[in-house]
Amino acid sequence: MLPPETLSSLRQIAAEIACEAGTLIHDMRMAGAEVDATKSSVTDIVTPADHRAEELIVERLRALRPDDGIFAEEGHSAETQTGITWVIDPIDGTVNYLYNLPSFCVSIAATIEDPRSYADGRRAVAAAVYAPRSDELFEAACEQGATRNGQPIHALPPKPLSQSLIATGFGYTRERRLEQHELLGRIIGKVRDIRRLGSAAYDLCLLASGRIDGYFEKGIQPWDWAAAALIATEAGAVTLGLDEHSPAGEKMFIAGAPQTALALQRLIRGDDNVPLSLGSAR
Ligand code: LIP
Repeated sequence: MLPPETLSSLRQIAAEIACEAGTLIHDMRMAGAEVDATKSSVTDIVTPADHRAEELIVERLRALRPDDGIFAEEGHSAETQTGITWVIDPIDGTVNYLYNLPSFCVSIAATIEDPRSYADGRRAVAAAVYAPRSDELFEAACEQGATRNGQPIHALPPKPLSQSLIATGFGYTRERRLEQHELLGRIIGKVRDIRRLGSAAYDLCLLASGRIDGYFEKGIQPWDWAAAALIATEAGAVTLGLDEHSPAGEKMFIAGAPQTALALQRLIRGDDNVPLSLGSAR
């Protein structure tokens, strides 16, 4: 594990750059938004702000940490010489950004290799997520807790699944959305309600700050989860994959208080006998 002072420095770097990039994309949005390109489908869009924000983030990181690696959603990458790789989503919630809806954020994580933690074989040791529209800066570093605008945050304790507010999301292809529709059908009748806000990173930060009880999604990418997963786990949540042998990742990403996450996992695996009271502390 890295020394606490190094973790604090990485966290500060992530936070400062996330705020600068968040201010850039916010100001660009005020001047209007357009689609620069599409990726996996015609609805999977990239805007000029995605590119400008990623260029700014990478430029700042290369100036401050020139030997670290880079893995960014819009294409910047570099091998690490230090063991640290920065995983970057310049705008998570890109469609919200295009439609001028509030749930979008900048996600920056300093990660190390760890094959046991997440499906991509790495985990964050310091991270920041900045949501410019609500001016919320979420930060965390390993064993240093998580904060929102400098104040400690904690995930909600478990409650019966039938009283749990659960966030999820849907992919950009029709095939993926039909799979997700089938899964949602198995869950929606067994929880308090569902929220689909359009940004995995922001969903996980809401979970970390006690504003939703749980989260699940199939199909998110390392840049979507890297920073916010550390913020959520440092706030007391756990992250799970499809079963005890599968780490959280693209195939399935589940998060919440331990009992809540386990109850969601059982529902997702098709266990129709999950008691609605499951998730309450025992
Ligand atoms: C988004 C994810 C979200 C998912 C959206 C989209 P993007 O990432 O954060 O959870 O439901 O479909 O993938 O594309 O805005 O960076």
